Amino acid sequence: MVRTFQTHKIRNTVELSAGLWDFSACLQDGKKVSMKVAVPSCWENYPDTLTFRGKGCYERDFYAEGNIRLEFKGVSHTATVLLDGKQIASHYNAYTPFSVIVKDLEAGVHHLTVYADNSFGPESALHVPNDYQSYGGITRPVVLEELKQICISVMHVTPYQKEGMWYADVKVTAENLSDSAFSGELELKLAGNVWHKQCVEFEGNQKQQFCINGLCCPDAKPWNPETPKLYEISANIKDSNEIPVDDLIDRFGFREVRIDGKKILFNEKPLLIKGFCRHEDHPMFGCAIPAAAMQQDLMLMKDMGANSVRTSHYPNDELFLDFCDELGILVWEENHGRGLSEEIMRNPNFEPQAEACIREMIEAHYNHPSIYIWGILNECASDTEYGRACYQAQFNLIKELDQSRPHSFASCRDEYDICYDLPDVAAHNIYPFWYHDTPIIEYMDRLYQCIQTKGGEGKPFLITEVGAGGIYGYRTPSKVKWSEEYQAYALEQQLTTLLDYEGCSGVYIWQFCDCRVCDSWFNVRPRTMNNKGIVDEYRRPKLAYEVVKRIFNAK
Ligand code: ADA
Repeated sequence: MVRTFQTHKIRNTVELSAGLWDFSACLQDGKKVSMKVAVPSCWENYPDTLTFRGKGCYERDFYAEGNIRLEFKGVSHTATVLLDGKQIASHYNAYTPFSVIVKDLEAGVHHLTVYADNSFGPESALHVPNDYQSYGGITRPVVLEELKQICISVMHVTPYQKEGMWYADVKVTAENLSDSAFSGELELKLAGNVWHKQCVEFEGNQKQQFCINGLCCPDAKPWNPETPKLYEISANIKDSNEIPVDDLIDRFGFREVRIDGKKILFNEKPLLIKGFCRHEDHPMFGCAIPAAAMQQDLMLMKDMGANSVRTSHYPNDELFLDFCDELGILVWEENHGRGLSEEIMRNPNFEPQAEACIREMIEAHYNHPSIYIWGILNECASDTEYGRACYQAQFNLIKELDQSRPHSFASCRDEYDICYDLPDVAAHNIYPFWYHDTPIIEYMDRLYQCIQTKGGEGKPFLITEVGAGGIYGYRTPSKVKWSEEYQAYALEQQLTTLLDYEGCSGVYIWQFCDCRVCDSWFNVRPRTMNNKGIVDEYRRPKLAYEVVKRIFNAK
């Protein structure tokens, strides 16, 4: 499943998942493997390639003619795409989608080759050995689309309220794929009813953006976490003979997010975040998590009384965001970057790779009503001047691309952070009861005061991580660290203090489920897993589950 709804009715699309792909690789020891595999998937799920890090080759045939568009929702982490032996695209980053249009294909069977490379090295500034795994493979769906003369590539909807009435500004980008001019009509439909119509003219090969502002929706029902009402919007282009040429369907919700002093207002109501950080990680599927398992994760979070998820530490699969939209779960979505030192941030690839990630994330996910905030660069060098310049540049880029949501970053630098003045919302990761034993209230008072005096004064404040390790099944009444008992105890202390802390807009637990980490982390991570999940990697609840459920549901 690519999305939870149909994104085109006029454009023919097919997910290239039917039929297996040919996979081949030359492993580190020189052994060659080849097999038939399902796509999407991670090669770490197959016995011969369990620990392979390198370049794998995926191949398949498909039938097509004329203009086509291939969309890759995620290839981990560097992709090179060839059609009939000729390179047509390349892309870096496992967690953002990319697409390519190929014109005037001859009718017939065509051969698609995709190299996926998950190697670490200077070429890769964001995927580095880390406290999570960078898997290998075509890890999200691939979609083949047939295009006629026009391709509608982007549609962004910005809802807002004025004098009690809901409106939306809509931007549609479309491209003429032919050398000949085109004239026709652009029509927007809201929930199946015509909302707007206009004539459009394209010169040969011209790309245009149409801005349609102030569209009114008199009976709009707002999207709120308790009542997540979604609206379908479609953009359709017809030619001068009224023949449909292309369409793009998306969903959005009528909702606004704004900062009012220390509050984050969602449709004018202050938010109290009760959330989980989550990695896209599953023992049986790696990061290529199937729809039913994604949905299960969100249902478990809801069962524990959570209202939010943080996509730590990269943009998530759109399908997951669709489920969040449907279930009313607010999303802190962040660009890719965890714990990057100044040295890594000085890698010449860092800025372009981070910028591309932000652009692709916002372009693809703009319409999701559940996303209420953009995060960047978790625990990176926000304590150095060089780091600050990077944070500043990335926040500027976010504001250029989206003025409708606030932005933030999760710090771990306490009084050494020099970037608290940059984001709309101040945020910090804290680990009392785990990495240190300072009493939590003492620690919070000191941290909060420090943020107030170092640029974060008067801003909303979030705890973006708090938690403790607990190994599933390790039970002991002595409550030592790593036992389920200790984890449950720590969570009880942490959550009860933080959810009542004056000035704090909420908490994200680190983390929803145990996840696999890179091998170099073995000495601080028993089982080479990050064991701070409230459920283990198989989603089995630890003792802390009931504690979180009681505390979150009481708030
Ligand atoms: C950090 C980091 C997480 C994770 C966590 C931990 O705060 O942001 O990715 O590594 O610590 O488990 O220590």
